[in-house]
Amino acid sequence: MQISQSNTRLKGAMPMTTPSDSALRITEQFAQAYGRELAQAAQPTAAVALRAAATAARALLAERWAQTQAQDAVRDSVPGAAHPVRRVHYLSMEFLMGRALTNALAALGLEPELSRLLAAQGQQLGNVLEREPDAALGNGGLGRLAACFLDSFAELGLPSFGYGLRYQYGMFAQAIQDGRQVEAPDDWMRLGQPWEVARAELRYPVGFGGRVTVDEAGQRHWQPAEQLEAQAFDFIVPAHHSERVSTLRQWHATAAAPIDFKAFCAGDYAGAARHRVAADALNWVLYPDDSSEAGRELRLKQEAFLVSASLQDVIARHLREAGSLDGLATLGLANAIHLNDTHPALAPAELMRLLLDEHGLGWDEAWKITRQAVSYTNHTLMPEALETWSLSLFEALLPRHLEIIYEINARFLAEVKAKFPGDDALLARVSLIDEGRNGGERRVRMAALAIVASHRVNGVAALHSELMVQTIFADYAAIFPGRFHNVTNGVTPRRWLQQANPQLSTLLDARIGKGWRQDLALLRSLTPAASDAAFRQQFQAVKLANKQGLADLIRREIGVQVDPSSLFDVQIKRIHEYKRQLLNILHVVARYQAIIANPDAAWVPRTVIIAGKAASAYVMAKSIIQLAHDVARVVNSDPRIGDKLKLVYLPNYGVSLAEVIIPAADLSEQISTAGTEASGTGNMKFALNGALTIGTWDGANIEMAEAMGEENMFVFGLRTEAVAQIKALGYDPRLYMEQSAQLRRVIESIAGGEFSSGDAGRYRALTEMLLNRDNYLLMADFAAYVDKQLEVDALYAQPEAWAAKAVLNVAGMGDFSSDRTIAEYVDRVWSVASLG
Ligand code: B1N
Repeated sequence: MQISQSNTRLKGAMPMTTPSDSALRITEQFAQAYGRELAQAAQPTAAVALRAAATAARALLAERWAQTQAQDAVRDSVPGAAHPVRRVHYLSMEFLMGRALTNALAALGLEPELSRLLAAQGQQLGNVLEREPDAALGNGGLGRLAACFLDSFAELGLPSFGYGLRYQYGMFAQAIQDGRQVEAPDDWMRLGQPWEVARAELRYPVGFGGRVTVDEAGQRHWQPAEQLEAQAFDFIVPAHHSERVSTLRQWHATAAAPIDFKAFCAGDYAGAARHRVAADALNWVLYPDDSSEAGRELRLKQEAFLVSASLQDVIARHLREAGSLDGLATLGLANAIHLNDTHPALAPAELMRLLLDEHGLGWDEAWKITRQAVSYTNHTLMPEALETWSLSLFEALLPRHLEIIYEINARFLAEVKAKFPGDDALLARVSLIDEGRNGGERRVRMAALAIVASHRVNGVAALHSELMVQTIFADYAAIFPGRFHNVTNGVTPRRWLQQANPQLSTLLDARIGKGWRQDLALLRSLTPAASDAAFRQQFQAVKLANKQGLADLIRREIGVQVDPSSLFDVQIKRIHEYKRQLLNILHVVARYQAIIANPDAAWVPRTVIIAGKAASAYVMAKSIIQLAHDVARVVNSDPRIGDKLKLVYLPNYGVSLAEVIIPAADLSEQISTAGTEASGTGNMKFALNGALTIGTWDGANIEMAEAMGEENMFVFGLRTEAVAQIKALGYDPRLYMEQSAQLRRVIESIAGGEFSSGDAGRYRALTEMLLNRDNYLLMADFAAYVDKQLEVDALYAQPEAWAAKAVLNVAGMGDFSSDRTIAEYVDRVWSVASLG
């Protein structure tokens, strides 16, 4: 993972405005905006102050936006670039941005100034920042990765656009009632949307349905039955060490046609607006399915809408900038179009349609441009997440795209046939169309389309990329050797260290300087501090203060008192069987029983913290949430346990909550079954903030262990090969219960209703699953996990030794900045040089 970021800092050379200039301007802007907001509100509130502050910050960012666009429009003026820079277009159905004000103020260097301005209005900066709702337009890791990438695009000065959808409701709000998850819509725009810039002039038509006709010249024309319009809303993402910005452009759908006036006059109001409501439905919600397929018609329409609007925007900009001379011929050389998983995988088909039908190019030229432009990242090996669409639905909504996919497929299969003559089974396996031979319906395989149309395809951590070419994409890897590679994920240190953990940041600044914000590799120079007792003490003081803050939040949110000096053991992420929150709960039950059996042993006090949302239709995940609450109720109220063990479940997990929890964690739970977590990025954020990891040999855990030294991580459990082997031999989870009295007691107490007030039925499905299937090998890994947790206790009982390892964790995280990740994408995927 050695890469020089200095080459990749493409457009950072712009001089920074002097601080006093910006301070003056924000004062002006804030005064204006505050006056306007106050005139509309009944009284001054934190919400009024928030809108005014956001509006003022946006005004300053808008200047940087205009400057950046002007620079990027002149392509050959890129200073110091080793090779021509392409503009990057990152297509993603999810951008999990979180709050924006703290980040904007940090980037503009205006936090002290705004703090003063707010104080003059009787408002405290902290309260105002807290009022901002999260922009939660993503499910989990995939969406948050896209947000970190935008931050790094800006920081590295990359000419770039993120393209997404402007969902009216983001990730659902999670409440807990009687220990069960209840979902409510997340009305994140209720206070207005001061950050977005509506681009009234940027509108594109998007069609659905209808039919394809052929004219005398043989040219095909798609006549859609339904016409929508996409309108752009921009969100500006600032760099932190230059005045460059990146843009997140989100599309909003409206019907192209006005209301049906005749129907309206006849009193049929619903009929008059039916097409407008249908169009608006595209804007309503983000599908709340993480690592699984939504598979619904509206989802396909959302994907097609994102893709079509974005590509029309790319083409329009290119034609404007390239001028009539080069025209579309240079589109693929000047522009990279990246697919964040297969959700935008229609892009190559839509680009072909635009080039062939709207711009009159021939197939070969259009295909060449498409292949140059498109690249694709896979984020999961879970078979249930591999997107396919029924052919009948596809044909009904996107008839012209289906024709194009057939043509791409015919040419691709001819190529395969020439390379591997006589292998009909291979042809069936790799075809873009699943012929449904076993009685199923015929379906379009989106991953196949993404791979065939891309010049580069990558996984998100070394193990994942390896398994990708050995398992789900093995046939394609044989056909296209050299197309597949790895780019390990990273996270932005600006949000996840500087802003989330100001106290640790200050401590690092004093010890190694401030440069780590731009070059995270500098963390390496922290290594000697691990053996400096004075530093360790300061480091622990910071951790304790962060834990005190989290303890306060826990008391406010759920009324549970926890001891800040206890070991904070944290698992926060989507609730999914493969992530094994259930294994964590089994350990809590085992520990509970062990404490009761041996109350006088020297137990290391522990607070287990879990948070996360379950997809609304995911019954087993919801049962796991309920079990956590049931176990928490029993454990937390048992007088025999006292402070030795607490279990807390924090509701409504999201980016902002993570920013409080992560800096306060001692132990980070990264315990997915080996081979199932593509990368993980939470694992990186924890280690960066000085938590130790208890983890399996999975995803990016492996590279983290290698970077910091395996002795600084609590690694346990079966590795990928062993998992495969056990499954191949016929896995029997019951054997493990027969061999372990401890595991038997745990399972029997849950199955017997000990945590569900005697209701033995409540967890029958869950315990039956463990005993009969246990697809994710919790039973097989239980003993190793519990043993490793004892090692955790032993180390925590030696605060000096624990702190030394925690410091070494931070020092080892230099490779896991999203700046490094983006530098690698530029180098190997998005630069002209990478096209070969
Ligand atoms: O993408 C993250 C990885 O760090 C995680 O390991 C991985 O689980 C996550 C369908 C997904 N993979 N697939 C999804 C999300 C939404 C959806 O509708 C799949 N998310 C991941 C970043 O690489």
